[in-house]
Amino acid sequence: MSESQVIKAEESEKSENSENEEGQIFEKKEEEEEKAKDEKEEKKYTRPALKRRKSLYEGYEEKQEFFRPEYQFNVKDPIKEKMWELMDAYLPRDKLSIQKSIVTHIEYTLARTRFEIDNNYMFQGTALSVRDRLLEQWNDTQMYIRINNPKKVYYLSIEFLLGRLLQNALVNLELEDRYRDALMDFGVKLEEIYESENDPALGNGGLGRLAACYIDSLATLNYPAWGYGIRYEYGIFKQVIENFEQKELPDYWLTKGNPWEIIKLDLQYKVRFYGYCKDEFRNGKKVRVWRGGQEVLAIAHDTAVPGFQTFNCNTLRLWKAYPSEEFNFDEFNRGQHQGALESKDQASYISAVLYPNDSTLSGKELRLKQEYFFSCASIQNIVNRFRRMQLPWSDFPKYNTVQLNDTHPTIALVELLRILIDEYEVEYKDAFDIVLKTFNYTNHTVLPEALEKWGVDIFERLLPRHLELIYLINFYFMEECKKKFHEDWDKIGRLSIIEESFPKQIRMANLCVVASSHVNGVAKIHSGLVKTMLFKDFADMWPNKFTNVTNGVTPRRWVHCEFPELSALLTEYNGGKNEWLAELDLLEEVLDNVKKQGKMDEFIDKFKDAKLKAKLRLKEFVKKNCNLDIDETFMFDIMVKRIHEYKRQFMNCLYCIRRYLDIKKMSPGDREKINKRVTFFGGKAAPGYALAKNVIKLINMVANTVNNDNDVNKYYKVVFLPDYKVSSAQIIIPAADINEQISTAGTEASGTSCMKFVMTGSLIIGTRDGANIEIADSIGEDHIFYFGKTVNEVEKIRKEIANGKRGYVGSRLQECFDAIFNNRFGNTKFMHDYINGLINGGDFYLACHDFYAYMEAQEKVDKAYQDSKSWYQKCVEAICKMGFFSSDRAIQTYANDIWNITPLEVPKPSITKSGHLVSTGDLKHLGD
Ligand code: NBG
Repeated sequence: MSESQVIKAEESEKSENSENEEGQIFEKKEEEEEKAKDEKEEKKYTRPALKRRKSLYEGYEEKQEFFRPEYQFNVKDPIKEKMWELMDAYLPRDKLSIQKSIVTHIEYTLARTRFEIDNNYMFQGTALSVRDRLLEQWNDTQMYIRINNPKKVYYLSIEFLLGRLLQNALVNLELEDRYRDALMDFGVKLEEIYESENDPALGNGGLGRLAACYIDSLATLNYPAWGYGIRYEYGIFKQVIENFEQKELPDYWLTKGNPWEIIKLDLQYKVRFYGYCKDEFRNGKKVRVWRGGQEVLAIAHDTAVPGFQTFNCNTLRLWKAYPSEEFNFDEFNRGQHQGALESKDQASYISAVLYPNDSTLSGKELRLKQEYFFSCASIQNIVNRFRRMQLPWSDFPKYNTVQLNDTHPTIALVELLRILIDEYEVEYKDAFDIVLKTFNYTNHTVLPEALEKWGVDIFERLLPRHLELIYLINFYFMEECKKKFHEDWDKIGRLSIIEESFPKQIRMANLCVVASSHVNGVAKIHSGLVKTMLFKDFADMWPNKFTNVTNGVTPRRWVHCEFPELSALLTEYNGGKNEWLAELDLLEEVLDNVKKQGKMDEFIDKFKDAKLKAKLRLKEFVKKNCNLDIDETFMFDIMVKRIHEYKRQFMNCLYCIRRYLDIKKMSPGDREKINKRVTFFGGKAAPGYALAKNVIKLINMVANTVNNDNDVNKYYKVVFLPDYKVSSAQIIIPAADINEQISTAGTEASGTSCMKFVMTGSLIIGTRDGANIEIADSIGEDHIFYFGKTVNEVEKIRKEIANGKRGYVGSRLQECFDAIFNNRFGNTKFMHDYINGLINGGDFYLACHDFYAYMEAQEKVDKAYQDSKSWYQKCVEAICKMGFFSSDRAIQTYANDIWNITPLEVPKPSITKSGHLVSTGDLKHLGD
């Protein structure tokens, strides 16, 4: 956004305020109102200029000693005085100290000798040595937060798809080069050490990865924040391809231990399940209590989350379930060992496995247990932290704000209500008011099948008191609705938290909307649909509750770590400074300067070289993982994401078939003229999702035919990349020339890989859906290959389909279907029913309706790629205009518009030893 727009937006706010102050009422024409609304929208996307970042260590020598912040504590105890002194400086950052700390951990923590150190041990020693440094910052941050008592933000998410942590930590601590250098002396390459780390894959897809990007940005922007989730033992399954099919293997990601986590045995909470409710008298007052049932313990497993170029270091707190009592000794002594251990096992099941469902709900009791388990522990933790402050409950929302990442942690808001009412005897209305002001909800999908509902029967059994409270919330809410909508029972029925079906269901999304102060979607178009379709009735009632925060991704991982050559190039053209990594908007200035200085050609050439390196890395990856040779001079066309009908991998696969058939028909001379391509697919299908698994099988069978056909494979190849995950995404994404974002318009809430692709220099072929639209707005529509029906057109066609309209197939698509029907790629009978369904009218996701437009767009891609200079220029321009899609901007928007929270920057280390009794303000701070 330009400066003038920013000023305009500020002015509009001023004038709004003065209007209010003077109490004048203006009758605005509709047009003017529209304009004012637009301006307000604009303002939402304006963030205050951040303080320009720079390295914390700029201008200091390698051996410089840095001291830790001091607080005004009275240290009289001479023993403590000694300890205090010993702990007052940070670990030195010079090479020898780094080396010593690594080998010390290898010998004294890991108990390995000098003679048997492999890469794995080298990784662990290195990680532990990095963790020591994280802990210093972490302790200082937590201390500083305690002393200053700011408002805190809690991000509750059932998934955190972190990916590997070592490089991220080193980059954020500004230690990557020093560790590289230090390890070099041991004859070890840092990049090889990175490879030894297991991916903590505690998430399915975009939702979990978003949570991981957000905690990175929260720390980078110095917000006092906690991520809360579950410490699963098994992450998302490992995918292998056998006989063209997906096979799932368990992902026990802890085989090498987890050097990052700190188990806080003293931080444990009891979580109750089942049991019954009854009235009791407490100090003469009637109270409702929840008794009996089963108890498990939730124990905190913490991971430090460092920010980039800051000393702030936050906490990701994952809860692991343990039995609440040791096993039954009586039973054990009677020789019934198995029975005695049973309850122990049962408790640990709760946090054992991540549910592998993506977008579709598996209605298992264990899943609801997981949801309550981590919500309950997190709320207890938050409440305890607040109680230390000894403030009235009404102050709770002033100090705490909770973001619900989708509906999975919804029960947390009921838990807070329960604690306030049942344990602290707060009146219902006051308690609900506290809950309402504390909670906010992010919706991540409009697909009806993905909206969580729980049978009242399960709830009644598992969480009887919560069910009572949900009924109570709904009772008051229904009263409000009746006042507003009188006899409009349809509407009231739609609004109700309880769905009057058989069996009755609790609509978790409705509960979220009723009990949260803000509800946001994750891209403009999606937030629009949330307001006008999904929660229309609610939006009529509370229009101001609904807002948009377009997703973002962290450029630290998704540009710098995954594409070092590009990162170096951007830093070079930014005058040697990497501050753009914390302020991605800066790249726009970099681009302007490059253009002004007439260096565009040089910049493009260097980018091209960098892209080639990324493509070579993917080539090597394909050789290793698929035993297939690909040519890096081909155009790389990549589609990686969970396999789902709405994402339309099938339509892409049909296009692969079309391309194959076309090349096959050509003369050898004509073949030489075509744009050479490799189409890559990657992604997992939920184990119970038969269609998605069949699509994977079809892709692999088509790939097998194409790649083994000597008429074709010199010009075209198809690759299925197995076991798509964060670490492989970091190899795959930067290698793309073109990336596929081809969901049916209105179905992909946002998508985040599109952002990662464009940030690393590839162009989108895609529909007007999710974040594609805003990306096109930022980088220019001539930088994207748009195609396909728009949301409104999709709606219209769906209505026609419902009224019996048949889809248009046409000969070019029919030939593709025929190839499948005729077993051109082997026995593909498993797809016949599905295809027949599409042809006979059930094309709900418009794979056929959009196919011809898709084909045309692909032709445009081929043509554009031939003009290599203009292609790469577009890529470079697009990279530099992606500032808006940094997760830093997204978090800033949440902070301003939803959380109402300000940063708290931890004091930077001092270069002088300042004595004990100084306030933090007196310190001479680095970088100030
Ligand atoms: C997913 C959407 C994506 C979106 C991510 C993150 C769920 C339920 N939703 O489009 O499908 O990018 O959330 O917001 O996983």
